[in-house]
Amino acid sequence: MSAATLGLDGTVAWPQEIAAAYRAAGYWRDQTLADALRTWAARSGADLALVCGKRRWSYRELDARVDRLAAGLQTLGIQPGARVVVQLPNCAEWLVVFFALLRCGALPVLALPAQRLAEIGSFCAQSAAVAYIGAADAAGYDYRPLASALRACCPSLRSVILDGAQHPFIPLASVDAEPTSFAPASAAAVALFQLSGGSTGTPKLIPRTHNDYLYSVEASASVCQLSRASVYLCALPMAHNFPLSSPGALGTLAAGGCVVIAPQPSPTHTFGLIAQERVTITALVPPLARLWLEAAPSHQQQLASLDVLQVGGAPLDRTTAERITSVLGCRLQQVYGMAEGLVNYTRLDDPLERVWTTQGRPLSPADELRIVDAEDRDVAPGAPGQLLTRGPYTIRGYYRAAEHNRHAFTADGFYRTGDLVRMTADGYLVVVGRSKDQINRGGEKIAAAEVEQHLLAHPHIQAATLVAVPDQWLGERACAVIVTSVAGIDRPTIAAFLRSRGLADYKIPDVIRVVDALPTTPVGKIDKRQLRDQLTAAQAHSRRSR
Ligand code: AMP
Ligand code: DBH
Repeated sequence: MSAATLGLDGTVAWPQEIAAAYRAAGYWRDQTLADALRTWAARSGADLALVCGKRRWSYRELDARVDRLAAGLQTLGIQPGARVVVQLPNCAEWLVVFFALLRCGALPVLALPAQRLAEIGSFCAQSAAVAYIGAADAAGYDYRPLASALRACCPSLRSVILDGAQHPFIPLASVDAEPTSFAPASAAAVALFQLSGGSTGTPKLIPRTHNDYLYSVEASASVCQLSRASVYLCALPMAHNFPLSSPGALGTLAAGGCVVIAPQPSPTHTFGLIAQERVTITALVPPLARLWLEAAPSHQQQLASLDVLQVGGAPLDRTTAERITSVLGCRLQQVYGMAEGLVNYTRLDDPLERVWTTQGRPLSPADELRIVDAEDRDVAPGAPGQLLTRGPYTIRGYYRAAEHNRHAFTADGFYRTGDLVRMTADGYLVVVGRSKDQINRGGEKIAAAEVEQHLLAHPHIQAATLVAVPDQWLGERACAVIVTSVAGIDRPTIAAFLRSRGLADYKIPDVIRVVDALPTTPVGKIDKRQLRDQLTAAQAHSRRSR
């Protein structure tokens, strides 16, 4: 085994002989993402590539717009290898900017619209970005103060380009020039930066190469059986790895299908579009899937074309999973992935029971998985443990993070996912929790995910999560935070319900809090860290005022 090599640009590369094996097996084809768009445009020229509001662009038109913007970016002085933070809402420009940066050899850092100065500033600093490309406003938020603050605090930033803004910013529409040719980039080089999940500290930059990303996109399109006939609704924020690459917008373009862009993922913004564009497939996180389920019964007709609903990003409880197949009348696909690489899918022809109860199996035959105990020893088959993985599209290290990488990866290059999983006899993964997402109640360990599953089976609980709150005697107590539409859901009711489902007494939440909505991460997953902070602050406040 040879050690991973640290590239000059601060990224950790795959060992040479492993890279050679991935090429020999055909996983890495040495094509860049910008070239891939050229190939797709040559193949599907006049076909519809994307729909965004009133705009309907063919593949040829998308490719031509990318050419002009790439040339415009070059005239602004954006050089090959330069990092550019992109924070655009879901819109056609998102894809044009993404591909234009790739075409001129720059590296997009894919930020989410919900991120704010602390995060965006950190991405600019971590990547020494030369430009920020955003929107003047979106979803009722004015990004101009953020853009000005960035200019003040990030010395590397030379250009701040905003869609829909004027001086002192560079209006995106003004970045335009006659198409020019660019020196080809190496497909083995970093193409873009994804961001690690926002619920565990400031996100780290995840360097994804052309080779590894394109492979995951094309293989995902194939697992999801995308074709020219596919119409993919992009409802989650497009910068996120799931709607971008699993198979997402990029996989749809790779298959010759059409990407329909929704500005927001709520039923009001999506159901009409699904009906109008005859959408066949889309991707949601579980809280949104539950929202769709509530709205669906009165809009059944609008959803008639929907064939596959992918749900991933966070645990999906069995009750909701079953309702998706019965209420939405489409197929469910569970997707368990991470921006660092590994993606698992239930397959479209899997039996329902497997689709309801597992998070799928790896995308690639070359994905290597180990399930280990606290000492990194393999657990017995079927037993739960922490998932470690490496493979042709899983990174070997975060960007410029040598210290963090020592803990986040094993010496032989496995990424420590931090997820607790078990593997079924037929090779499917069941996510049983996060390695640190447990409550230590005076020594008794409670896995949050287990209790959440049971809470969500209650017919009147729309959303639920379990977090630890500090306790003088026990160290920690379990607090269930729930969203419910009916009055009178109190602790005794919930305790009786959980007992009736066979849950041990010590796992019954000590405290129940009813809230209107749970805080979410920028992509819509429940943000436990924020919730824990809120609860701890509220507790300290009530103690002080007592
Ligand atoms: P991120 O850091 O945002 O890329 O999130 C990746 C993490 O989300 C994974 O490591 C899992 O903890 C979680 N996750 C993603 N998909 C699923 C899923 N289908 N079920 C449970 N957890 C998931
Ligand atoms: O949560 C994720 O990060 C995720 C979920 C599903 C992901 O990155 C993916 C699929 O590619």
